Amino acid sequence: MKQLSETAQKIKNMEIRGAGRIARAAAAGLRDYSQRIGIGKLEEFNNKMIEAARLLISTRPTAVSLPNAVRAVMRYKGDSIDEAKANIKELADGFILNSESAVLKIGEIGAHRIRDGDTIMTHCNSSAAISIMAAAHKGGKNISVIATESRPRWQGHLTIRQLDETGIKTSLIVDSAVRYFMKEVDLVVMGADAVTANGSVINKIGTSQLALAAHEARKNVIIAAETYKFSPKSLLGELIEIEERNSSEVIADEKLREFSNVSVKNPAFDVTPREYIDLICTEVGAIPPEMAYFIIKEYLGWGLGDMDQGLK
Ligand code: RI2
Repeated sequence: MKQLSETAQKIKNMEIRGAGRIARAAAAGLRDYSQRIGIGKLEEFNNKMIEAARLLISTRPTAVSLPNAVRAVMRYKGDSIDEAKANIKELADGFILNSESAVLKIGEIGAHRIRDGDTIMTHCNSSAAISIMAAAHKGGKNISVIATESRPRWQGHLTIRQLDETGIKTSLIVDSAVRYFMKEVDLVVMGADAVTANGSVINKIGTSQLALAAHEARKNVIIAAETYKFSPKSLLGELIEIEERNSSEVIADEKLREFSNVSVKNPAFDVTPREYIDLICTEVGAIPPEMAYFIIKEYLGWGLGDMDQGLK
């Protein structure tokens, strides 16, 4: 359990971050843990796997890619521990491979929406969104990017590094400057941590105000999201929990202690209604947000009436 707990800890403290990356890390974590479980009864093995799955899912509450990845692996079958282990390995490796190719496919599909000379605004650090920009650049389109810092964790610094390495001209701006620069923008491209059945997108805090500014300026907003970021549980009416992170990400503890009447609110994500989103670019096609239910039904195997899906 030690290695699995370490993976869980890394996801929690965001050493491993990004909705797609944490999904792949969880699948790999479950796979490796399963292979290390010693001889015993199949039932004990299954219980240990459920315990491990729960631990991973509890690390970050918002990114739906995490429980979806865990569920993809926990569908394993086997009449013996050896069979179960083999099937877990197959499912986890399959998930990881599909996830990596989904990011590339999203790049290919999304790049069609980018024109030569476009200025793209992005927020936070999304590998799926960057895949679109990288594919457009690789396809010979002369694009430039305006990237936000993405306080309080500064994921924008990861974005500018990746874009710089790709050779894309990039400007870094403070989060509060998105409306100021919207007039220079042709298109907004961002990632997602979750997409609900009604087509709302949950992504890094600030996404909804950027989308609102784009809507006001009549600029298109494209969300890059693999199918495993769609939330089956939203079909049951469940709301996506918005992760509230530690105040020390915003202000140092000793500084905060100087005040008697001040507290910090630090939600990591917000919800962008589908009205502000033109397209969700998935690996199976670019869809309007209204088609989210179709993705959940066709690609995640959940439809209306499937009320009973647990970990297995
Ligand atoms: P990819 C990140 O969350 C950001 O909100 C980003 O837009 C989203 O995951 C998707 O990232 P965090 O882990 O899967 O930084 O596209 O809180 O890389």
